[in-house]
Amino acid sequence: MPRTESCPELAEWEIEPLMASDELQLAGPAPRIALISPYGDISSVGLRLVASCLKRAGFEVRMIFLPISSLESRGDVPSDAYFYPKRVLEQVAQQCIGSLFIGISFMTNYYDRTRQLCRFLRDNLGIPVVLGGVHPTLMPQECAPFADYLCIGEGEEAATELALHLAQDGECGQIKNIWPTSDGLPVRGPLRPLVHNLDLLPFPDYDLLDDYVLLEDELVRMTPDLLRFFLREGPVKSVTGTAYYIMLTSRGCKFNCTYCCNTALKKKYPNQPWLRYRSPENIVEEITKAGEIMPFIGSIFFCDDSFLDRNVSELDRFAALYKERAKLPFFCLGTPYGITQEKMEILTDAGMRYIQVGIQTGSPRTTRLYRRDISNDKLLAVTDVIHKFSDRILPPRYDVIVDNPFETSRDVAETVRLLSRIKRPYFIQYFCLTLLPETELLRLAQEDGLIADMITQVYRKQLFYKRKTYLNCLLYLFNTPIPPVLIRYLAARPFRFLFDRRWFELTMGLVVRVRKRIFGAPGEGIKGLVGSRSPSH
Ligand code: B12
Ligand code: SF4
Repeated sequence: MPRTESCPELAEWEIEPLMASDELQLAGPAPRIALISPYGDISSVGLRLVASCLKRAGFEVRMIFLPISSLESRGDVPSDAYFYPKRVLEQVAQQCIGSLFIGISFMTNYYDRTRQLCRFLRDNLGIPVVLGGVHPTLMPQECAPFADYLCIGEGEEAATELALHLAQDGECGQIKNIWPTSDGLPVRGPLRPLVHNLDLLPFPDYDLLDDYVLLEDELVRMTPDLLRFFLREGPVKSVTGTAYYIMLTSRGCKFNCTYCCNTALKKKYPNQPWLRYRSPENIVEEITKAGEIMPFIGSIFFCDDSFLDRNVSELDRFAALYKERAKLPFFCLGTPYGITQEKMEILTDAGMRYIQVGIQTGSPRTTRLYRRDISNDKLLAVTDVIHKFSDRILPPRYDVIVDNPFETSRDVAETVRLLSRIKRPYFIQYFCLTLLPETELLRLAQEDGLIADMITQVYRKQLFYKRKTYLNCLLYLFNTPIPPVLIRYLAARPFRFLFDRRWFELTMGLVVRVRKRIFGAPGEGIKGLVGSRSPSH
């Protein structure tokens, strides 16, 4: 089946071919490039893809992973932990000496750490620093003061072209997607077309030839054992129990939720198909290769925004190949729009053992605010479909957004009512709403005067700390054996009138603090309450 089936617009789109790889090839000795990932999870697919392309072009690449893992996995990061100790910075700098450039990837809530790293490395090494990833793409003007180059959007070809230019004559020239900085400002340039045929890209680099990882506050050589450890300790460890391999089988999403930066990113490419899928053959080949390098991988986690939004025939083809050649249990994220009984049949038969779906809210008003075109009845129908597979999959996770400043207590009570109608077993994962840069919801919040300081209210937002309001506490009860009907009853107006008050929140806050003092870090139950893993759709 042609690659265009799931995305018919591709047929009409005149695709600029990916540069032939010999065009992006280094002549002469191989300079080294340092690539740094500040994330808690060391998968860093984007950065590993860039590494593969640089290696393919003939460069040596040293990857440095800097998770502040023990703190992050507790979901308990104090704000000063968003900075690396000087000792760590010095070790990182040591490993970057002699690099042609230092590339760093980062998302919005890694802003503090990344800025700190950049400043230290630029001040002490004088090597150009290149920033890429979601945040520099969305906020170039803000990143420019602490970088030499910004990669806007996809970086595989752009980073390779930049490396070739710097290696040849030390000059950048005009490279599409690479914006140099001057006097702390980005020098804007053209963007290259999106990579339409994702099958042409190499697979993320895991060859471990020259990788380092932060273990507590020591930068050590990455070994197969450490890689296994970090892949096992990732965000769905409680579900998988094995080392798992994060994969992206597509790019983009066809929906336009107002809180999601996907919507902002796609606006940069108004005339191009944003949603692109890899072919099943290419996906299975990546898994096979990954298994050869990392035989300890016990499961696959498809982190796509739109894994299940493929059509049935494409999923069928994927499933047949997966069963034949990959054979590992797999997990995936899904939008509620894409889930049907037929697709669940196909995927569970192929090895799907877990699914995470974004419910987000039960309030029709908030659903409209989020511009999600889905009714509560449809959401319930989706959960019913998933429930039919409860003998074949682990309890699903449903994501719900809390602490939305636009919501009233009535909106949250509607979410309680919706959740009370979902058939058990399941696990509800709560995420505090983060008003990400360039999203429509942030704009609305700014218009309403709700954001006084982006750094503290957005970039340093403790995604894991949800307010201890009466209704949030009721929401938490869905993850306990308490009957849903009772929880729904407790969300009725008279109870809200009595308890949904500031005194309740203050008292609960105190109780939680005392509990922490006495019993230490929160257990899994509290983590569930505050949400410590990646949201789905
Ligand atoms: C996989 C994924 C995860 C995984 C793995 C993350 C990781 N460390 O690798 C997990 C599940 C762990 C995760 C967790 C989180 N995630 Co996440 N995640 C994603 C997801 C679905 C895919 C990311 C990806 O690999 N994309 C594919 C690659 C190819 O694209 P890319 O990363 O943008 O990289 C390309 C370019 O940006 C560029 N590039 C990137 N880095 C660099 C560096 C250089 C030097 C250069 C030149 C170029 C370059 O080149 C790459 C190739 O083209 C995205 C959504 C999305 N579709 O992108 C969300 C997303 C990145 N996650 C997001 C968030 C908020 C989180 C969490 C903070 C959520 C939470 N509360 O738990 C956590 C924290 C992360 C952590 N602790 O590591 C947000 C970030 C929003 C923002 N403005 O920053 C996103 C965009 C989701 C969303 N729509 O809101 N996530
Ligand atoms: S939240 Fe999910 S469904 Fe909505 S636009 Fe973002 S990626 Fe798409």
